[in-house]
Amino acid sequence: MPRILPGETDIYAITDSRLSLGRPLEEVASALLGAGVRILQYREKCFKGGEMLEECRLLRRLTKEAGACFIVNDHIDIAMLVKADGVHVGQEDLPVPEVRSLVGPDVIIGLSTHEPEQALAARGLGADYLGVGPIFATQTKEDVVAPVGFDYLDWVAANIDLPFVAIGGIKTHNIGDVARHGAHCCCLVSELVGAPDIAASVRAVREAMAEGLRG
Ligand code: TZP
Ligand code: MG
Repeated sequence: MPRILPGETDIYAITDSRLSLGRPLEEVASALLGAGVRILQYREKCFKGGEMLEECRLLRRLTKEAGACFIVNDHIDIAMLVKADGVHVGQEDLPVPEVRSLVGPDVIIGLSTHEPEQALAARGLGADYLGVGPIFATQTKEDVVAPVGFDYLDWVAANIDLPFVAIGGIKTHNIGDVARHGAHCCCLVSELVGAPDIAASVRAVREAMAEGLRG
């Protein structure tokens, strides 16, 4: 099963139908996976359960064919039904220990964090990786906390030994800086699913990230 490994260097794509320029999920996901994206999260806030289940079945099939990791945001039940590789929860969602008791030991659990206390608590709770952000302001998430900037990212990079992914407002033009501040894996939503040419955006983002990691 694909795992998010400590030190894995790549981008982590998250779906959002509202930003996908009217293209069906299959087209967007196929473009991302065809461009070599290895971690894909399904995130929809306004869909009914049955619709999300069908979409996650589709993504499970496509990610499996591509050898990519599939994570479901918030919906533990759907993640379990489609045998996703992981689930991602926020601070106000079901608590990580309860999620673990549902999904078992082998499913990846990601936890969004915004401050040191949350990151320090994460391992004890049983999280496998942390979301760190929002680094910059984002239009993509409605109930988002204020941007944490680079201070929190620097702190996580220096103090936390769980894998972590940076998120929030990350674009081609700023991902180099995010990488220079210690993020080896970055989540992007609008910059990828909202790009007219998704494959070209994946290439540009990866080049800019590699440039940042070279220093
Ligand atoms: N969590 C924190 S910010 C965010 C999520 C899901 C949205 C990031 O979207 P974008 O378009 O990459 O700013
Ligand atoms: Mg959530």
